[in-house]
Amino acid sequence: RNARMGWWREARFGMFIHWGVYSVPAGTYKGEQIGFIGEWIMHRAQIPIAEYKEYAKQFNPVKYDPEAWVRMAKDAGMKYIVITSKHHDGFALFDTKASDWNVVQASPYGKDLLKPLAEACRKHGMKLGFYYSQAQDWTHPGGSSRDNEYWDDAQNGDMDEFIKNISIPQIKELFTNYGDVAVLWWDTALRMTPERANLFKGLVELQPGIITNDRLLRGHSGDMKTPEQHVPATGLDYDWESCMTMNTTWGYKSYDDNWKSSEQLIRHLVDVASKGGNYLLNVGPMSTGEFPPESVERLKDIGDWMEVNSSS
Ligand code: JFZ
Repeated sequence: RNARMGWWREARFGMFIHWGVYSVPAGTYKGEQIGFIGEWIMHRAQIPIAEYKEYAKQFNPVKYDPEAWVRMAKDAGMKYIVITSKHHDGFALFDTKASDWNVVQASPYGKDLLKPLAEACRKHGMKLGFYYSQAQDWTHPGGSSRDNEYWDDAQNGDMDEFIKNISIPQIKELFTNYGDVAVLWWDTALRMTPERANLFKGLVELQPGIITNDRLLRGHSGDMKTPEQHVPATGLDYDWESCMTMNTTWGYKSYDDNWKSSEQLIRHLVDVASKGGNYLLNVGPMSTGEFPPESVERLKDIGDWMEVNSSS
């Protein structure tokens, strides 16, 4: 484990990217601003699956420039990127045979979004990791949902079948079609059992250098702990990574103006680094494929500060 953790322990700073179909409604459903984080709009507003899937027809990120994304991350001093390959809405940003609910088949864009990002990362020496919602899934039957809340009959199904037919095959695809995967970032282990979690453990061998977090199964440590939206008061006795938003949502919300200042973000980074952790700072791209201008500005400020204050 120490050998695998080497680069990660030095990295200190990474970019989290939450991107998906939810960037189309961007926090608004039927003219109403929906509370809570943007990527949860389907759950919050209890949008029926068929209706939610309509948003994919407007997901056409023609301004997507993965190399520009990687450059912005690099200029800010970030050493790795973790992107949502599939969030709780089940939509895959990549080409997958396991489900047609993916960017290639369900959107007018029609192309794998992760392939060119993987290439740009390779080119610029940026490590690339994938977030993958292995348990919670609101569109594939059998996926779990917070509070066991289901609002569409099509969500009913067998979770073991879901894991066998969707999660495992998709993880296999992510582990074989995109070169080296630096991190697998599991999330919300709702209704995961040790038996279900074991099914994923063998797959990790496809990426011997991979680092995984602690959210595959509750009580499972993984390679790192993931304090969320805060910096712990002291360092932890285990590798850890604080993930945080720049405003108050992970997935893009057009009207969330609650931005932290660049100074606050730099203070967080320094605080985290001084306590021996990593800081995973989120950007929620718009459906055009661009970063929100407020995020671009903050990344630039952090980069300017880095240039003056860092040695590498
Ligand atoms: C999860 C997701 O539900 C959310 O959409 C986002 O992707 C975030 C990074 O992760 O939300 C969580 C997961 C765990 C905790 C809190 C929110 N937690 O452990 O406190």
